[in-house]
Amino acid sequence: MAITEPTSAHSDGAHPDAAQSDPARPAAGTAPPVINQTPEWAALAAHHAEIADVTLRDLFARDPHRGETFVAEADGLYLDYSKNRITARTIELLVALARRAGLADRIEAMMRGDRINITENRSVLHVALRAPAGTSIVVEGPDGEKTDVVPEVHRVLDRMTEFADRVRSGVWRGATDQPISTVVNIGIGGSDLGPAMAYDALRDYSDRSLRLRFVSNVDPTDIREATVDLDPATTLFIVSSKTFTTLETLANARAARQWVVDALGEDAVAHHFVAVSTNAEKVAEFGIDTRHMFEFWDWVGGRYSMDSAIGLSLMIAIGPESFRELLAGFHAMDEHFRSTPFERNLPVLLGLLGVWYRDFFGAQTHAVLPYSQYLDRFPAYLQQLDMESNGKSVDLAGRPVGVPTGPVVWGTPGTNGQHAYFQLLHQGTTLVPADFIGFIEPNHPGVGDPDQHVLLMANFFAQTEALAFGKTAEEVAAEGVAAELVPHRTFPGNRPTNTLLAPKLTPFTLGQLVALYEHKVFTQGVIWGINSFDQWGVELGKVLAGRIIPELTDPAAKLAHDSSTNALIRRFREARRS
Ligand code: G6Q
Repeated sequence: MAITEPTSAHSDGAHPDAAQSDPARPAAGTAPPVINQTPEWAALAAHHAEIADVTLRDLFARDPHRGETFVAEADGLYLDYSKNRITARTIELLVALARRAGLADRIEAMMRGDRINITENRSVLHVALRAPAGTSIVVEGPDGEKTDVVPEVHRVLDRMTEFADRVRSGVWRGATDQPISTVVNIGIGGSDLGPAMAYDALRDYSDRSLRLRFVSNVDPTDIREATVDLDPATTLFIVSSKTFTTLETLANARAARQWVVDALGEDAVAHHFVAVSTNAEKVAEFGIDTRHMFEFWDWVGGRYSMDSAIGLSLMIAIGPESFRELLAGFHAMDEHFRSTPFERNLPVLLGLLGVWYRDFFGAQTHAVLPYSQYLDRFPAYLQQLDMESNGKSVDLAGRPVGVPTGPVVWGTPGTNGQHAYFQLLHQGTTLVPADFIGFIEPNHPGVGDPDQHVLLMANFFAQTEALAFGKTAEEVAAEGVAAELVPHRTFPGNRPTNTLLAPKLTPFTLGQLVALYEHKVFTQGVIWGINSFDQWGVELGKVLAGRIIPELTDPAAKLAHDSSTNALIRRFREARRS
């Protein structure tokens, strides 16, 4: 990659931590170190043994300014990581580990367009999707041909803008000359979760006269429920699929096509279907005019694609201007990631803290708890981003990783979770490190008396305080609680959290947040030496399903599975026959 217009504080394009990298760091493209055999890992293990029993109460008592020093900020997004079971030494050691893993070089390699997705021989350039016009990222294809991808990105963005404006203003007409009132995105995984999450998150910025729906599941219920109350004459389908070969998406797209054709005839398809894909041939084969296709590229991974043309439905909902603000938020976080020393770098800090709990405390899960109803689907989005990227057990060289990798990520908006599973977070036996995400300004000021946003945020601050400091048996007893109830009403505390506090949930903030987690996942992938950009683990089930499809419809088909699968298929077939 050549960034011709230096956008970072470092005009040589190198990460500030590159200079301090250990000389033994791996060069990009070579086998990563076996991370748990490095001196940095050993130092962390020894340090863990020393501080594993130190409590957050102790740490805060020892350093009364801890809450003002263990903080970092990126363009208004404030991270307080003081309520973690760490000292300044922990951060030093974790940063040393990041250097040993060659993180600075890996960041540069990704941003330069090196083919770091080695199992698919692809560049990983979602950062190019939000690179400002006028910058340049030159990528060399497998055939040696060099392309500057930034002008391509902006050409597609301009086409999306023009199309979104036409739909929003009613210039784009259906087959019966009526404007569009509902847009249905058909896609799955990376071609669904991003725009679906962001549409919910940014509903406050959306055109309320347009409805957006998302169909992903091959379960016929999904397409049926999405269309049952719609009028085909005012419905636009966006078929979103990078490959345009995905079983679920093609099945749903065929059902939608039939629904339109039945009501309006074959000629209506051109007015009611557009596609987002990298595969023009398959789009044409499906019967969508490729003039109505919005493209992206193989260097955009599915789960990293919400800011590509995959975001077309979102752009129609929130408008091109808000979409560009979203991209600006992404880009601001990219710049922060590539140019801020690790000790103050939000994605790096979150990534390293995650490694600390996963690998040294054995924490198996990580909760993300947004205190915004608009971020209802944000944890589900992060589940794919994190678990599909880092749910791996071999390293880049094909060796067993040897340490626990990605945790189980989950969460729901506060305060709902408080009335459900927070019991386990406070008093259970499982360590669940958590990120709390909150906003200073509400999207709807003045609702409620007292102000409901204040009620929400009081809960937000109270929860991390309670998790960190708990309530001792002495404190409980001092309140006059009966002796036999004291153990039940004691809170052990010492439960680590990060607090992310942003000024307001805006398109810019959402872009920052998504990029923050993208780069957190990247940081962890580098530490573990794994390829965060492939997903071979989803393939086997697809292949087996393909084999089983004809066996379910042909009662005479021979079954050659294990006895459990054979019996289940037989039971299904027999019940369907009678
Ligand atoms: C994401 C994965 C996966 C993908 C879906 C949809 O990183 O690759 O979730 O997005 O399988 O694929 P298509 O967009 O090709 O239909």
